Order: sequence, then structure tokens, then C-alpha cells
Amino acid sequence: MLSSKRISLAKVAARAFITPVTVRTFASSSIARNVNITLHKASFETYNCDTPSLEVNISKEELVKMYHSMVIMRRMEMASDALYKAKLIRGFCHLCTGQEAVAVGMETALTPDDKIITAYRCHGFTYMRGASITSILAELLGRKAGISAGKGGSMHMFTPNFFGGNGIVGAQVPLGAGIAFAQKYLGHNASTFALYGDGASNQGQVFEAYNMAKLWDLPCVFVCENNRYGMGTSASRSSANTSYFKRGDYIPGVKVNGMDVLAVHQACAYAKEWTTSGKGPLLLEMETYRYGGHSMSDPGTTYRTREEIQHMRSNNDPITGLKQRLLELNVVSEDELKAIDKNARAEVDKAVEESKASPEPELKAFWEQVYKKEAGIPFLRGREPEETHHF
Ligand SMILES: Cc1ncc(C[n+]2csc(CCOP(=O)(O)OP(=O)(O)O)c2C)c(N)n1
Ligand SMILES: [Mg+2]
Repeated sequence: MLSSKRISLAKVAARAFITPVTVRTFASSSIARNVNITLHKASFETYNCDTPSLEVNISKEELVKMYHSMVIMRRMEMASDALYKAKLIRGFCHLCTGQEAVAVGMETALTPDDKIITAYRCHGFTYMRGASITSILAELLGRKAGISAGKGGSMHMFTPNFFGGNGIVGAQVPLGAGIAFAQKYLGHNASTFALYGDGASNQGQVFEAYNMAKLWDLPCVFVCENNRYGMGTSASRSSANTSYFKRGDYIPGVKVNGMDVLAVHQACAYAKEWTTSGKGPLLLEMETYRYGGHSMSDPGTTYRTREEIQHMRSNNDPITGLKQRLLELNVVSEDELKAIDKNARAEVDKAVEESKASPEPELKAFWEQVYKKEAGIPFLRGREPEETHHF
């Protein structure tokens, strides 16, 4: 199964402000623009449903675009890491390094009508939903060019079809069910993907959302991004049942190799088909791994070993995995991949400079976009009585 979106390399390059990358095999094999790939048997494990197809028919352009997106995401997070260490990003900063395949594989299976909601590990999803790198970095820097129109702060990452930056663990899950309710109520042929982590999975509200979603057969895909830890607590220390894909009880589920972008793509296409065909909700568990600590203030090495991290990096890295496939399939050459890597670095460097050059928002921005003007709210309380703002 393959997304209907076909994005040419020229478009990838246009978005990236770079010279178009030429893919060697295109010129010589225009008859075979698509490739067939058989995923590993262990890519999926199911609970009360069929297995998503292991056969992937996908265009070479889309494969290269997946690679490009993951490389950009990795670079963008590395840039955020550096900006944080330079004390230009302050407060909390949660990076998704290692988890790139989830955001990329999901987006390539969806259309813009589908909605995604997640918590604070949201930079990659924001990029995939169409935000520019500059708008994401400027948001983290608290600058005017930030995605939330200059409000600043590391937690707000909204685009019209994406709601990220929710800081209360698990609270976005019932909101996701609510968005799916609206889609069903309004007769939209689309789904909502509501993401949460292994740490959030034990929140009572997650189960309340499961219940309502099944009761009303909402087009909601509950996606547990199981990166094995919630802050410094391993999944097995927080969850009595770590088979997150089975925890919907009356909701079928699929466990997915979340380090393989194509497995994620297949599972999300399957989930979209499932939920929009009136079968009700579905649960996906993405088995993934974060290379860094929980946030920038956590070195991430006190509750797990360096060997574990190194093992995941060396054997399961989503970018290296796709790179190997691209080379084996003769879709691109090593040199072409190197050019993509180099251009991605230049693109992110440029975005860093642009976002740093953006001014800080004016103080009055703090009072804007809290309530709709039409709501007629007369004032907003500050931290202290004299800070109360009257509109
Ligand atoms: C209701 C609530 N309880 C506790 C916290 C503190 N907290 C922030 S992140 C986090 C861990 C969540 O882990 P997980 O859901 O696995 O997501 P990950 O950070 O691994 O992406 C906790 C406990 C919170 N933000 N909200
Ligand atoms: Mg986690």
C-alpha cells in the first residue's frame, strides 16, 4: 500500500532550497519507477486483526524523500541540542533523535485531512506536517518567526492538522478521540492519530478514551510510541503489561517495528484504512528508541547502559536501515546519499541562522491567542495582581 502523495525529488529539493538531487537509476530505468520490497516477518505482531501486508510497492522518489526527511529531522534535533547547550534554547527541550521513522512513516501514509496529536516530543511530526525548519527552531528559541506566531516556548507546535506540545502526559489522548469524534460527526473521510508514550500509557484517561472511541466506533488510531522509557523509568518498571498493542482489550492492535520507516508506513496505511472503513479504533504500538535523554537536562545514561544505546544505534538505526535498502535496491549511489546529507546539513544551518536572526516577540504577545477575541474575555490574570492584563 502506498500513499497517494507523490512528491518529486525536485519538490524535495525545492523545499530544501537546494539543487535537485538526481537519482542515478531514474534515467536508465524509467520503466521501473516503483520497487517491490518484502518486509521482515517480524515487522508486525497482531492482536485480534490481520497482519498489515509485508509487500511494499513504493516509488523511488518516495523512498528518497523518506531518507531526506529523516536526515533533516536528525540534523534539526542536533541543531536544537547545540542551541540548548549554547543557552539560546531555555526550559524544556525533548528531542526525537532515534525515533524519526515514526513521524516519517506515518506522514507518508496519511493525507493532510488526517490529524495527528501528540505530546512534547513533537519536532519531527511538526516538520512532517509542513512546518518549516526555521519556524520550528524559532519556536524553540522563543522568537517571532516561531510556528506559534511568536508566542515562544518549547511546547507549542501547532499546524492546522497537527497538535503538538501537550505537556500533561496522556492528556492529548482523549483530545485525539474528540478530534476523531468531530471527523465522524462531520462526515469527514479521515482519521486521527493520537500518540502517547509508554510512560503515558497507564493514565486513566487513555482507557476512558479507548472506551468512548470503541463505543462510538470513532476513526481514532491510538499510537503508543514505546521508546522503552518514561523519563528514567523503564517500561517494565511502570507497566504491568508491556504489550501495549494488546491493552485496548476490545480494540484490536498491531505491534510495529518502529525503527523501520517502511513498516511504520505500512502499519499506518493499514490503520487509516481500518478506521475510515467504519471498523472503529485501532491501536498501534511503535517499538522505537530515543538515543538522547528524556530531555536536554537528562544525560540518559543513569538508568540504561551506554552499551544498550550503542547497540540500538549500530543495529537498529532508522536512517542507516533505509540507506542500506536504497543502496541494495540500486535506487541511489553512495555519492548521491552523501549529497543529500550535505545539503540537509546546509539547509538546517541556514534555518539556524534565520531563526537566530528573528527578533523576540513583543511582551504583549503573551496576552494574545489565549482566548478567541469573540469570547469577549475582559481580562487575563498574570502571576501577580498588578500583572493582570485588561483587553
Ligand atoms: C500527568 C503528568 N504526570 C507526570 C508528568 C511528568 N512527565 C513528563 S514526561 C514524563 C514521561 C513520559 O514518558 P512517555 O509517555 O514514555 O514519553 P516519552 O518522554 O518517552 O516520549 C513524565 C512522567 C507530566 N508531564 N504529566
Ligand atoms: Mg517513553
